[in-house]
Amino acid sequence: MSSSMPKTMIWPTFIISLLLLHATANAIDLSRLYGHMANPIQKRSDACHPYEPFKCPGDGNCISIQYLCDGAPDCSDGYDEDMRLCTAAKRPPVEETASFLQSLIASHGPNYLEKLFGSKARDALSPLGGVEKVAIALSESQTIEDFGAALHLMRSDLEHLRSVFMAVENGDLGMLKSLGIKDSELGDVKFFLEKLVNTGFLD
Ligand SMILES: [Ca+2]
Repeated sequence: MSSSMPKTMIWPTFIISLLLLHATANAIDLSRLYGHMANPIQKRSDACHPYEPFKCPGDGNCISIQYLCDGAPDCSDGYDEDMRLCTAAKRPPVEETASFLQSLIASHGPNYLEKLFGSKARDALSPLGGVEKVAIALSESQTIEDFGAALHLMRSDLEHLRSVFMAVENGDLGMLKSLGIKDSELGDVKFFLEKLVNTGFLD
Protein backbone atom coordinates (compact mmCIF):
# COMPACT_ATOMS: atom_id res chain seq x y z
CA MET A 1 0.00 0.00 0.00
CA SER A 2 2.39 2.68 1.14
CA SER A 3 5.34 3.09 -1.13
CA SER A 4 7.44 5.41 0.99
CA MET A 5 9.25 4.44 4.15
CA PRO A 6 7.95 6.27 7.24
CA LYS A 7 10.47 8.53 8.92
CA THR A 8 10.40 6.45 12.07
CA MET A 9 11.90 3.57 10.10
CA ILE A 10 15.13 5.44 9.43
CA TRP A 11 16.49 4.79 12.88
CA PRO A 12 16.03 1.03 12.97
CA THR A 13 17.37 0.78 9.43
CA PHE A 14 20.43 2.67 10.56
CA ILE A 15 20.86 0.44 13.60
CA ILE A 16 20.48 -2.69 11.51
CA SER A 17 23.09 -1.52 9.03
CA LEU A 18 25.35 -0.71 11.95
CA LEU A 19 24.87 -4.18 13.39
CA LEU A 20 25.60 -5.74 10.03
CA LEU A 21 28.78 -3.71 9.75
CA HIS A 22 29.76 -4.80 13.23
CA ALA A 23 29.17 -8.39 12.33
CA THR A 24 31.24 -8.00 9.18
CA ALA A 25 34.12 -6.09 10.66
CA ASN A 26 33.93 -7.75 14.06
CA ALA A 27 34.01 -4.31 15.68
CA ILE A 28 31.83 -5.47 18.56
CA ASP A 29 32.03 -8.89 20.10
CA LEU A 30 28.31 -9.54 20.24
CA SER A 31 28.71 -12.65 22.36
CA ARG A 32 30.35 -10.49 24.98
CA LEU A 33 27.44 -8.06 24.87
CA TYR A 34 24.82 -10.76 25.05
CA GLY A 35 26.55 -13.60 26.84
CA HIS A 36 26.07 -12.43 30.40
CA MET A 37 22.30 -12.33 30.28
CA ALA A 38 21.20 -14.43 33.22
CA ASN A 39 17.46 -14.25 32.92
CA PRO A 40 16.15 -13.75 29.42
CA ILE A 41 12.56 -12.72 29.80
CA GLN A 42 9.91 -14.27 27.66
CA LYS A 43 10.47 -13.59 23.98
CA ARG A 44 7.82 -11.80 22.05
CA SER A 45 6.86 -12.62 18.51
CA ASP A 46 9.49 -11.88 15.87
CA ALA A 47 7.96 -8.72 14.46
CA CYS A 48 7.95 -5.63 16.64
CA HIS A 49 4.94 -3.36 16.75
CA PRO A 50 5.45 -0.16 14.72
CA TYR A 51 5.18 1.84 17.95
CA GLU A 52 8.05 -0.15 19.46
CA PRO A 53 10.16 -0.89 16.40
CA PHE A 54 13.56 -1.51 17.99
CA LYS A 55 14.19 -5.11 18.94
CA CYS A 56 16.74 -5.66 21.70
CA PRO A 57 19.19 -8.11 20.12
CA GLY A 58 19.70 -9.99 23.38
CA ASP A 59 16.22 -10.60 24.74
CA GLY A 60 14.04 -9.94 21.68
CA ASN A 61 12.08 -7.31 23.59
CA CYS A 62 10.67 -4.47 21.53
CA ILE A 63 11.16 -0.89 22.66
CA SER A 64 10.21 2.52 21.37
CA ILE A 65 12.87 4.52 19.52
CA GLN A 66 12.66 7.26 22.14
CA TYR A 67 14.14 4.85 24.68
CA LEU A 68 17.33 4.38 22.65
CA CYS A 69 20.23 6.26 24.24
CA ASP A 70 17.98 8.06 26.73
CA GLY A 71 20.24 7.25 29.67
CA ALA A 72 18.20 4.41 31.20
CA PRO A 73 18.55 0.75 30.24
CA ASP A 74 15.44 -0.71 28.63
CA CYS A 75 16.88 -3.85 27.05
CA SER A 76 17.62 -6.33 29.83
CA ASP A 77 21.32 -6.27 28.90
CA GLY A 78 21.38 -2.49 28.49
CA TYR A 79 22.14 -2.76 24.77
CA ASP A 80 19.97 0.30 24.07
CA GLU A 81 22.49 2.35 26.08
CA ASP A 82 25.68 0.85 24.66
CA MET A 83 28.15 3.73 24.49
CA ARG A 84 29.51 2.83 21.07
CA LEU A 85 26.01 2.51 19.66
CA CYS A 86 24.96 5.85 21.13
CA THR A 87 28.12 7.62 19.96
CA ALA A 88 27.69 6.21 16.46
CA ALA A 89 24.10 7.43 16.40
CA LYS A 90 25.34 11.03 16.65
CA ARG A 91 28.02 10.65 14.00
CA PRO A 92 27.85 10.54 10.21
CA PRO A 93 26.90 7.03 9.00
CA VAL A 94 29.83 4.61 8.74
CA GLU A 95 29.23 4.16 5.00
CA GLU A 96 29.47 7.91 4.47
CA THR A 97 32.70 8.19 6.47
CA ALA A 98 34.20 5.22 4.63
CA SER A 99 33.40 6.67 1.21
CA PHE A 100 34.77 10.05 2.30
CA LEU A 101 38.10 8.48 3.34
CA GLN A 102 38.08 6.44 0.14
CA SER A 103 37.59 9.57 -1.95
CA LEU A 104 40.61 11.25 -0.31
CA ILE A 105 42.70 8.15 -1.02
CA ALA A 106 41.44 8.01 -4.60
CA SER A 107 42.37 11.60 -5.31
CA HIS A 108 45.67 11.80 -3.39
CA GLY A 109 47.06 8.27 -3.44
CA PRO A 110 47.18 5.31 -1.03
CA ASN A 111 49.54 6.93 1.48
CA TYR A 112 47.75 10.25 1.71
CA LEU A 113 45.97 9.62 5.00
CA GLU A 114 49.35 9.36 6.73
CA LYS A 115 49.06 13.13 6.83
CA LEU A 116 46.08 12.80 9.14
CA PHE A 117 46.48 9.54 11.04
CA GLY A 118 50.23 9.01 10.91
CA SER A 119 52.53 6.33 9.54
CA LYS A 120 50.14 3.43 10.19
CA ALA A 121 47.70 4.98 7.72
CA ARG A 122 49.82 4.20 4.65
CA ASP A 123 48.73 1.78 1.94
CA ALA A 124 45.05 2.78 2.03
CA LEU A 125 44.92 2.32 5.82
CA SER A 126 45.70 -1.39 5.65
CA PRO A 127 48.05 -1.42 8.70
CA LEU A 128 45.07 -0.03 10.66
CA GLY A 129 42.74 -2.72 9.35
CA GLY A 130 41.38 -0.95 6.29
CA VAL A 131 39.10 1.94 5.49
CA GLU A 132 35.97 0.38 6.94
CA LYS A 133 37.60 -0.40 10.28
CA VAL A 134 38.86 3.18 10.59
CA ALA A 135 35.41 4.50 9.63
CA ILE A 136 33.79 2.35 12.34
CA ALA A 137 36.34 3.54 14.90
CA LEU A 138 35.63 7.18 13.97
CA SER A 139 31.94 6.47 14.34
CA GLU A 140 32.04 4.61 17.64
CA SER A 141 34.88 6.25 19.56
CA GLN A 142 33.53 8.83 21.95
CA THR A 143 36.84 10.71 22.12
CA ILE A 144 40.08 10.94 20.18
CA GLU A 145 41.73 8.98 23.01
CA ASP A 146 39.23 6.14 22.49
CA PHE A 147 39.95 6.33 18.77
CA GLY A 148 43.70 6.05 19.37
CA ALA A 149 43.16 3.10 21.69
CA ALA A 150 40.81 1.33 19.26
CA LEU A 151 43.37 1.51 16.44
CA HIS A 152 46.54 1.30 18.58
CA LEU A 153 47.83 4.60 17.23
CA MET A 154 51.18 5.85 18.42
CA ARG A 155 51.01 8.75 20.87
CA SER A 156 52.87 11.08 18.48
CA ASP A 157 50.43 10.25 15.66
CA LEU A 158 47.49 10.83 17.96
CA GLU A 159 48.82 14.21 19.07
CA HIS A 160 49.32 15.19 15.42
CA LEU A 161 45.72 14.23 14.66
CA ARG A 162 44.56 16.24 17.65
CA SER A 163 46.46 19.28 16.39
CA VAL A 164 44.67 18.99 13.03
CA PHE A 165 41.29 18.87 14.75
CA MET A 166 42.15 21.80 16.98
CA ALA A 167 43.32 23.89 14.03
CA VAL A 168 40.02 23.28 12.27
CA GLU A 169 38.09 24.02 15.43
CA ASN A 170 39.95 27.33 15.68
CA GLY A 171 39.14 28.16 12.08
CA ASP A 172 42.72 27.67 10.87
CA LEU A 173 42.18 26.17 7.43
CA GLY A 174 45.83 26.85 6.56
CA MET A 175 46.60 23.68 8.52
CA LEU A 176 44.48 21.64 6.12
CA LYS A 177 46.00 23.35 3.09
CA SER A 178 49.47 22.59 4.40
CA LEU A 179 48.46 18.91 4.49
CA GLY A 180 47.71 19.13 0.77
CA ILE A 181 43.93 19.27 0.97
CA LYS A 182 42.71 20.79 -2.28
CA ASP A 183 40.58 23.92 -2.19
CA SER A 184 37.71 21.92 -3.67
CA GLU A 185 37.94 19.48 -0.74
CA LEU A 186 38.34 21.97 2.09
CA GLY A 187 34.62 22.35 2.73
CA ASP A 188 33.98 18.62 2.95
CA VAL A 189 37.00 17.94 5.14
CA LYS A 190 36.14 20.82 7.45
CA PHE A 191 32.51 19.67 7.70
CA PHE A 192 33.60 16.12 8.47
CA LEU A 193 36.10 17.10 11.17
CA GLU A 194 33.65 19.57 12.74
CA LYS A 195 30.96 16.92 12.88
CA LEU A 196 33.30 14.79 15.01
CA VAL A 197 34.31 17.74 17.19
CA ASN A 198 30.67 18.72 17.73
CA THR A 199 29.88 15.24 18.99
CA GLY A 200 32.55 15.25 21.68
CA PHE A 201 35.62 13.92 19.87
CA LEU A 202 37.97 16.43 21.49
CA ASP A 203 36.36 16.35 24.95
CA1 LIG B 1 17.10 3.41 27.15
